[in-house]
Amino acid sequence: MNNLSLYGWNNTLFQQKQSSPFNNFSHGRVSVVHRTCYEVIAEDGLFLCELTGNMLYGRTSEEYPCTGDWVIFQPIDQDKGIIYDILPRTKTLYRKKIGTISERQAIAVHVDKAFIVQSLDANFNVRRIERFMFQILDEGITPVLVLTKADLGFDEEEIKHSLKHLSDKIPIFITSVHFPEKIDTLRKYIKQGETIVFTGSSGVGKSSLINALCQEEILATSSISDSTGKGRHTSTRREMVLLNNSGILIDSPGVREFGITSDKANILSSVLDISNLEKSCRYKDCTHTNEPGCSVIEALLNGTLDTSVYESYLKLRKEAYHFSASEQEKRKKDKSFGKMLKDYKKHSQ
Ligand SMILES: Nc1nc2c(ncn2[C@@H]2O[C@H](COP(=O)(O)OP(=O)(O)OP(=O)(O)O)[C@@H](O)[C@H]2O)c(=O)[nH]1
Ligand SMILES: [Mg+2]
Ligand SMILES: [Zn+2]
Repeated sequence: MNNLSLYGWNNTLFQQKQSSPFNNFSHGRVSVVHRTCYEVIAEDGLFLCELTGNMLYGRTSEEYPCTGDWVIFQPIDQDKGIIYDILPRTKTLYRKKIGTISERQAIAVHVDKAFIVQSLDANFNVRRIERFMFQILDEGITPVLVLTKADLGFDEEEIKHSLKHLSDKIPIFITSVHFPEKIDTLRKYIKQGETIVFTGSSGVGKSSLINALCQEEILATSSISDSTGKGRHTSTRREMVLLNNSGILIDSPGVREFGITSDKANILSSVLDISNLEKSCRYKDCTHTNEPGCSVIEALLNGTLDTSVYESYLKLRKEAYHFSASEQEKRKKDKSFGKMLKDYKKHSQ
C-alpha cells in the first residue's frame, strides 16, 4: 500500500479528479515513462499502464503523460492498467524539443523546486545557470543551484565572484557525495510532499546525489568519473524516487542542450539584473540596445552592469523571442488549417 499524500496528492487534485468523467477509476502518479507505457504509483501498488485509444488521438507529444503527472486509470489486472485521463498540470518544466523550432518537451510535472546541478569543474557555467533559471521561473518553480564534486577542489572565491549577481535570487548549495554533512544540509532543505526535479549535463552527479540523499543505491550511476561531462549518458529515463519521509525526487538524463520556451521578459530582466535599471529608461518600450536615455546602456558603460551579464540577457531574449514568434506562427497555421477543414466539411455535406 502506498500513501499517496507522500507523493504530493492533495485536496486540489482530489477535487479535480471529481470533475473528470472517469472519477470512479483509480488515480496515481506517473513515476517512469517508457516508450509506450507508463509506471504509475497508486494506492494499491505500482501499475504498468497503457493509454486508452482516445488519449492517443489528437495530442501533441508534450500532452502525453510525463513523469510527475497525476493520471486516472482503470486497473485491468493486479499490476496493469489503462490511462483514461490526466489531471490538469501545474508547474511543468519544459524545454524546447531538440531539432524543432517551436515545439516543447515536458520534462517533469507538478514540480516545486528544480535543482540545477553543475559540477565544480569544467562543467560549471554561469550562463547555463541563468538559462535554466529563466526557464524554471517561467512556470513558477523555485530554482536551486546545487554544485557537486566539491571534494575535487575548486576556487571558492572565483565561484562566488561569478555568481554574485545571482546570489540573492537562488539558494546555492556546495556539495559532494564524499562530504556527508553537506548532503545532510541539502536533505534538510527538502520538505515532505514537495517534488524536486534534478537537471543538468551528463556526468555532473545527479543520480549519485539522489542516491546519497536516499542513502541507498537506487539509481545507476556512471562507474568511471568523467570530468569532461562529454561521456556516455548513464541515466536514460526520467525516474521518480521517494526520499524517506520527505520529498519526491525526479532524476533526469543529462541534457546537452536546454532550449528556452519562456517568453516572460520580466523574468529574464529580473534574473539578469536589468529590472531595476529598465524602470528609469527614457522610453517605456526601450530595447536597451541603442536608445538615448537608456539606463541599462548607461550601467554597462559605467561598469555597474557586467558586459557578460548584459550579453547573456540579449542572447536569451533573442532565443525566447524566436521561440514565441515561431510558436505563434504555428498556431496561426493550425488555426487556418482547422478552418479550412471545417469549411470543406460544410461544403461537402
Ligand atoms: N569526486 C566526485 N565524484 C562524483 C561526485 N558525484 C558523482 N561523482 C562521479 O561522477 C560520475 C557521474 O555521476 P552520475 O551520478 O552518474 O552523473 P549523472 O549526472 O547522473 O549523469 P547522467 O545520468 O549521464 O546524466 C560518477 O563516476 C560518479 O561517481 C562527487 O561528489 N565527487
Ligand atoms: Mg544519471
Ligand atoms: Zn533601456
